[in-house]
Amino acid sequence: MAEEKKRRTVVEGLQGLIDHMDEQGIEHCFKRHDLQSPRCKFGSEGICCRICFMGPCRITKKAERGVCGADANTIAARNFIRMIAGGAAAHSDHGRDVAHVFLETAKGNIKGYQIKDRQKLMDVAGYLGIETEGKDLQKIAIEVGEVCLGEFGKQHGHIKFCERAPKKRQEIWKKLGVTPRGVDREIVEIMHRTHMGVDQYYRSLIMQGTRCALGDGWGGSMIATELQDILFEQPWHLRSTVNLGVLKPDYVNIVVHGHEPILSEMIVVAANEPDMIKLAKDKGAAGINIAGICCTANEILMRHGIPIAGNFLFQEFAIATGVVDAMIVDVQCIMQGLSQLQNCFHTKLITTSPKGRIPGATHIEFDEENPLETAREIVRAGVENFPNRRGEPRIPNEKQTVVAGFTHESVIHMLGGSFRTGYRPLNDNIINGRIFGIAGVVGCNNVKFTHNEFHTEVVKELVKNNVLVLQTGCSAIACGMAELMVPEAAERFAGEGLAEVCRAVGIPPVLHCGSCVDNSRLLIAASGVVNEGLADKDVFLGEDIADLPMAGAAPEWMSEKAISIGHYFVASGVFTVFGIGLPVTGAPEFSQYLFAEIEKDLGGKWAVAKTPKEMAEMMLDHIADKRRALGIHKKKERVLYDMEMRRQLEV
Ligand code: SF4
Ligand code: MSK
Repeated sequence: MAEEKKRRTVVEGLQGLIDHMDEQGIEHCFKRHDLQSPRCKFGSEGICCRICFMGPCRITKKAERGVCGADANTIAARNFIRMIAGGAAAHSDHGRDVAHVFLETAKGNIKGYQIKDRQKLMDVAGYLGIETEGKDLQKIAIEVGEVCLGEFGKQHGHIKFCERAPKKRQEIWKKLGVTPRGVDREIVEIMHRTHMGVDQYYRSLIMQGTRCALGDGWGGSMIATELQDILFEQPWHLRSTVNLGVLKPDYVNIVVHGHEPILSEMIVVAANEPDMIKLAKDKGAAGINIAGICCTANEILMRHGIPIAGNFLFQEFAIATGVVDAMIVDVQCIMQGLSQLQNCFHTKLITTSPKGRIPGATHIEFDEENPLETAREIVRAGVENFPNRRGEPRIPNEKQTVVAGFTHESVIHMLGGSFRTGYRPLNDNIINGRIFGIAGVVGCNNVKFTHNEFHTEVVKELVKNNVLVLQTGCSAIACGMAELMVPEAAERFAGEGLAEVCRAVGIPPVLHCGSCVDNSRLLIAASGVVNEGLADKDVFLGEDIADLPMAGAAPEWMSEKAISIGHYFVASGVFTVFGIGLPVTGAPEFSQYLFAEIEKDLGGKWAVAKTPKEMAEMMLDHIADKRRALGIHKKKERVLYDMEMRRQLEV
């Protein structure tokens, strides 16, 4: 009997490809998820320890402690902060690679990249306290590169970008002793403290987790974002398209997947060279089409308007369209399952990073000293694979328009115009209630929930309630597909107040702010809103990020990076809700700390929601509480001024 079709996604075309692979008996992530179910309860609740080989130890009613005596709270806290270390390491190693390429470019040792954004270079030099007066651009860039690279191995003092947080936030960190010292140091200290027989108090463990997560958000990730902006240019809002319909049947389709724009920027250059296009035509194609998956997609979308084929759970199914001639991957969120699919479809999987090898894939190592040469070799391999296509293309028709490229710099410019950039209009509209609050909705997809449904439903509920939503990562791609990222979405989805603001400024109600490392942009935006109010009491919204009517969410999270991001949001004062669950629930005291008591220390706290409705309600309740605390909860009546009133104002 034919197997019953399961609804895995809200994206129709993707569901069609999943069904097709099922019919062909081809393995994919949802199938493997079924085979893994039910999941181990101890792992799901965070109470399995395999830190030493007297274990693995699991906490049960019968055995309330591991062999060494560690209880559920110690075990769950150790596991949790090791996830933070994993996530922070991934983001920060990305940041380190960018800093290295940046510095070598500034020194003139690497050809192919250049210091493109001079204004941003000057701004970043300013944040780092680098004197620019009388120095040429190259010298400033070298100093910026050296300081940034130095932040990773720094042993004394603190990470410089932390000074961009509101003063009160910096004092909270200082008082708790969680201001990060150096990016690498905090990661290493987690590995030490969680080694068998070291730190065995969940409160002290999570404080080190906090210091490490802050070293990611205000350190490694922020360095990646800022230096990428200088090297590849500050993103600016632009229109593009998203979904599998961006693939073209008659073109060589090259899909870039992973995270680091150091590679993808060069792939874009190589694919546009006349010789490469000629080669594609010689092979019978109409040209070369580049599309992205995951955060690489977000990076090249934001800066070049390159279309996005899909988010995390699209990766295997993009290959099943039969038209992807090469999938080029670097690091993070790349499934090993891609390699097996090469046996069923013609796609060539090309790994490019020495840190990310996959058996069965073609490895063409990306040489940072010769970036364009290697990019050419990689693109050529894709072009040469075009004649090997077999079978009919299966490209779903769907593609949606997105407006992307929102950053701290572009938003303040849009809101304030050329002469008075700033967040004042945003603060103003929050105070008068047209905008109820701000939400950062970010993160991955997870096979445990219908793909993209949690993201899109929670965001629709938020904008309906006049919450302006800022997005990054795979969540942003999901909402792009749900047509939430065009200005017209304001009329269709947003509440009256938010729609009015969007109409006036010409922005969508949901702003695409980039990739995973670009969550640092949300920290800067939140700090900007606070600082605007501190500079002008008329638009005062508290002294700290924790005072803002703001909440964060990762509805379909799956990666350690999401845990690190979630925790640096919390540690920056943001109430943060995750979908799917958190692997801490088997530890009563540790959970109680994360879900409640931590708020007294850090101003933010964790929560978990089972449904999009529950998640949105939690966020809206939190925003309402913050509005009440600020005294802006009562809707101000709009006063229509007549001539007499105007005259009085002018007196
Ligand atoms: Fe078991 Fe303790 Fe070893 Fe963990 S550290 S595996 S709880 S003995
Ligand atoms: S790619 S970390 S699945 S957001 Fe940044 Fe998407 Fe999550 Fe990877």
